[in-house]
Amino acid sequence: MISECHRKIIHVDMDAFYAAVEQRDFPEYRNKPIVVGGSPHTRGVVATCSYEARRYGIHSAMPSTQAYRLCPHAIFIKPRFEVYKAASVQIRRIFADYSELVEPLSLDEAYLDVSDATMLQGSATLIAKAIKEKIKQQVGLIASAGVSYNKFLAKLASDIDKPNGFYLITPQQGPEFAEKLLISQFHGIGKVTAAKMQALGIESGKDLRQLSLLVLQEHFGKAAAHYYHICRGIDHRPVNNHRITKSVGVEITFQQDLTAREDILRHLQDLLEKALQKAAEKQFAAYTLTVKIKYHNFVQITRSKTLAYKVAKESEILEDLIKNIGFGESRIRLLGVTLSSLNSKSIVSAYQQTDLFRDF
Ligand code: DCP
Ligand code: MG
Repeated sequence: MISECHRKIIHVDMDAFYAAVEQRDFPEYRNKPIVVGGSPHTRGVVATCSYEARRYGIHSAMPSTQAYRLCPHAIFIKPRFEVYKAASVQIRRIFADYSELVEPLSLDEAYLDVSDATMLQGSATLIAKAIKEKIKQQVGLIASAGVSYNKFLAKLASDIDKPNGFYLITPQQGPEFAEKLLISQFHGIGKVTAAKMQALGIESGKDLRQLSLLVLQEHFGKAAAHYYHICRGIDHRPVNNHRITKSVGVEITFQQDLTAREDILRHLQDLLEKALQKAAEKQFAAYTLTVKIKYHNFVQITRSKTLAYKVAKESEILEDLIKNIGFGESRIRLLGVTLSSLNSKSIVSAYQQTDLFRDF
């Protein structure tokens, strides 16, 4: 077994992925602010945007009407998921040339464990650079890569020098890096936990290190050990090429049954927001949304949708999911929302259900 400090982990993340694919395929979009997903005057959210558009403050998950206000001359583009999926498949084939231990996190992002690699003198730096070059040559896209001795730091590293980035965090540098991070910069500490930490006077990794495991457990329960370790630059999570689907759910039973569609939708929105917070705390991106409705006579129905983009609170999926349910006279005693992540099989099936993308 290779000890934590002797592992070699690479995190690769494509730059402005969907937007970069569009700029690759349509030269007229190059060097221009482009926004993928949503449209200037309808509801919908930005899936991503080019780095030129980011200068105006536009970012993923922003309502597209707001993006339009920030940059009225931005070009809004309808996503072409099939093309992004094809690019993702090509990128994954390249990863497979360098390691058998590859854990894709989404279409544009993966961890590779290259601890046992013998090619390129077994150097994770040389391997990461070779992967970036191969992606550029074969797929025509730019990736950023981070190298370190665990997943937490490798992911942090890939973000440091973006776009077209490469960054190495050595075992000597790791603890100091983690110590200097602000709580908001810790990947895996969601907004709710961050606010809780700030209320306790914890602003940085250094502050977090002052607390014993016991005290952290009192405040943060099961997640405490992970927080205790990451602020010291320690993360034992293996690169896992057999990821299982993760999920979180929230539900509410009403004192008085609901009947009005707008009340039901409002409660579902609220539950979705809570579920998204939980998913953020647990560090997974949710692509599948399931709604559960239990009637006063305990009959229960569920409706589910898997998207090719992350579920966001502004999205219209909820309305869409319940649009064919006749509420009228039926009284509802319980509502629930479950979010789940993807395994690689469901990514493929999401892309086959193309009718789900008509919202765009
Ligand atoms: N995506 C999405 N909805 C979000 C976030 C992302 O649909 N809320 C999609 C579009 C992105 C892709 O996933 O292109 C990858 O997400 P990233 O977070 O890696 O963002 P980008 O690759 O676009 O930009 P960056 O250069 O910051 O990685
Ligand atoms: Mg990316």
